[in-house]
Amino acid sequence: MNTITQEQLNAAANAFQFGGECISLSWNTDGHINDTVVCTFREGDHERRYILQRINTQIMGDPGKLMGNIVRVTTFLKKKILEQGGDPDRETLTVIPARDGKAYFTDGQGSSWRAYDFIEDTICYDRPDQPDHFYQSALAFGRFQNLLADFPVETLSETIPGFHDTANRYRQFSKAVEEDAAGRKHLVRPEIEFLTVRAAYTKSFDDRADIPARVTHNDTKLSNVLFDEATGKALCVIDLDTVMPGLALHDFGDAIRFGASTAAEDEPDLSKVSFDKKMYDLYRKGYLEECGERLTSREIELLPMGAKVITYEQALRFLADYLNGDIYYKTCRPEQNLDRARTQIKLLAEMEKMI
Ligand code: ADP
Ligand code: GN1
Ligand code: MG
Repeated sequence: MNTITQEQLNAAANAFQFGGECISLSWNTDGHINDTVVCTFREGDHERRYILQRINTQIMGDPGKLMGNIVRVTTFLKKKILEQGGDPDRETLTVIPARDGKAYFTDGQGSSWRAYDFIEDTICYDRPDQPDHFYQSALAFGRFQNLLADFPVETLSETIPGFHDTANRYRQFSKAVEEDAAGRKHLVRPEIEFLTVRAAYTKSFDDRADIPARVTHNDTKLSNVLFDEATGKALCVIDLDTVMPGLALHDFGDAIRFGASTAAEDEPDLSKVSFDKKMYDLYRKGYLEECGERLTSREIELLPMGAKVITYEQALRFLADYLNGDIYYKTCRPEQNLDRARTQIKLLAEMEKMI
């Protein structure tokens, strides 16, 4: 995506139904995909913050379809949260419309933007500081699954086609290996070999008997949950770009590969990276407490395979991006995608022995 100019950012900040006058804009660099800015607006004595995001339309395609999904899902969630006595303003995202009433704004440079209410007094964790954080995130994603169980799946657009189609990810990886666009293939032969001999993971869920399509989040890493600063509990599931029909096994697996590791996703020192079976068990417990009754016994039986398949898929995706020259994930150093791929490979090798 192109660099954002100050003028472009100011125009976007003024395109939404935020009250008052913009007094500050600051970048949030937690995510790997969108450009996120925290905007503070003042009206009289009152200050209010918003999240302004330039949508990565190279990845997400049509912003109308994407925001249509997010508006439908958050409206549905708000109703459910209210019925259960929760706080719909804090327990799910609130889309702020553009001045013309649309759920997104397209600027003069062709970039599309959206805005959310900033959920105050929350913390976003990159790593679980303590096991309870991970358990809390399991409750949040389990609850998310539960609340959306009777959402009409057919009304959702597939924002990123083939997102967790592991066979498709394998084809993209093979193409990246073949093309070797960044001339890095010779540096990663053992990693390519590790992933190639495990291609059977692409077929793990081919038999869909008792593995129903559900409304899933598809990007369930810990940093996509906001925690309430006051209570320490998981409060709100965010980053709804990939909410689509999908498999609960993928949601479970994605959370595990990120949180049941002893190190960060991009840790360069592999001696620090291990699969933490206790954290796996803790997440499984929390997830099943919230949505176990919704899952089939086949799904519950396949949870360990969900973790392995998504860890494998993520290794394919990171290594493909490294080979392609870092064109998908945001990076802040040249080897970052390679480090990310290597942590996933190490985790998968350990998972294969432990679950
Ligand atoms: P990306 O798709 O790039 O990962 P996210 O939607 O996850 O973008 O947002 C990036 C970060 O912005 C989050 O990790 C979180 O720190 C912060 N954030 C996003 N939405 C909100 C919100 N409504 N309130 C407070 N912080 C938010
Ligand atoms: C991206 O947007 P973010 O940073 O939460 C990616 C996920 C990957 C993750 C790896 C739309 O998530 O699929 O699992 O990076 N999101 C998209 O950290 O590709
Ligand atoms: Mg995110």
